[in-house]
Amino acid sequence: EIAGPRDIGLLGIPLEAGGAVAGTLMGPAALRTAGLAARLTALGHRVYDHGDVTPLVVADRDLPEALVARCRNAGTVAGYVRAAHERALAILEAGQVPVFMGGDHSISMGTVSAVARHCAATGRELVLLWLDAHADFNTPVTTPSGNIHGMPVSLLCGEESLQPVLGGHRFPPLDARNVHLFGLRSIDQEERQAIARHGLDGVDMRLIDEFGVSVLLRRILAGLDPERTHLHVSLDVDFLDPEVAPGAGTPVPGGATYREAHLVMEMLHDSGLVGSLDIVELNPFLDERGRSAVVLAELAASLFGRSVLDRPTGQRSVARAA
Ligand code: HAR
Ligand code: MN
Ligand code: MN
Ligand code: MN
Repeated sequence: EIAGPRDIGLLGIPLEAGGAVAGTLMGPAALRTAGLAARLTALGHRVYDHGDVTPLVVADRDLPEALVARCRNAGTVAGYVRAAHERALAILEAGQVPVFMGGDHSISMGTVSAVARHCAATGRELVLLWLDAHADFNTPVTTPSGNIHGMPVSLLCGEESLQPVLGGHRFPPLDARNVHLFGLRSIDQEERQAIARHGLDGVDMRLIDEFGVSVLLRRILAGLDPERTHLHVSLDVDFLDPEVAPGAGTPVPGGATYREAHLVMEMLHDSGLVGSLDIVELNPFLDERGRSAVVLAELAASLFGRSVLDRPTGQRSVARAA
């Protein structure tokens, strides 16, 4: 969807209650300071910054007891997720390509569910690319930590016990075949079993080491119908190696290099399929002089068309060839 100049809508979702380490509430501010809007404008896009969401007030007692017992800060997270969902829907309906600035990864419960609703209303198929060291496929029953940022993919695939987080908002759950976890290197035991049971597609670092990101990403993109597909990219800062992006609360060694991550973004741009983006888990309190925020802003620019050399469109179809 991102060929040519686009209307891009930025939305900050300063949530940190879904993770164990405080600081991701500063994520949207750091991405703004890193020049995200100006970098996109420089590419010819029109950028509208919608500011940060105002969370709704949700009390724990308004949520099912079983959920509250297993999920830390459930009410707070629900308040942000519901507000994010409503604001996301409005941005999509205005025809803008949304860039959601987290906040911890539980924001995707609100953003991707809104994208799913928008796709259903416009007759398109939602495909989710989850760039992350983690699978985020836990449930209130399987979670080892109680942290909701480890659960968004479950909610998006229809896990009933998590739906109350969204309140009355209903969305068509994602088809497991349309969920691609990419960059995996930290999965919990029961989460691993659930991934196999549901048949989610997972690309772990072992595969990336052996075949490289281009072959593996092309395999995902080649199967998608450009007329019907809306690709949502959810970029967790810990997809990157901690040496590239230290501003992460749950860093895992052995992540994507700077060039691997850029190649992913460049190929995604060339595919023309991307309709929305999350940038999550950036923790400026743990970052080193804004390094991670700058890397993420650069990656977003690559996703929206920045390239080292200007390539004639004929040479841009690498992502879809093969
Ligand atoms: N799998 C662990 C848990 O559920 C850690 C999840 C950490 N998640 C993120 N997002 N940082 O990917 O608690
Ligand atoms: Mn649309
Ligand atoms: Mn994540
Ligand atoms: Mn992660």
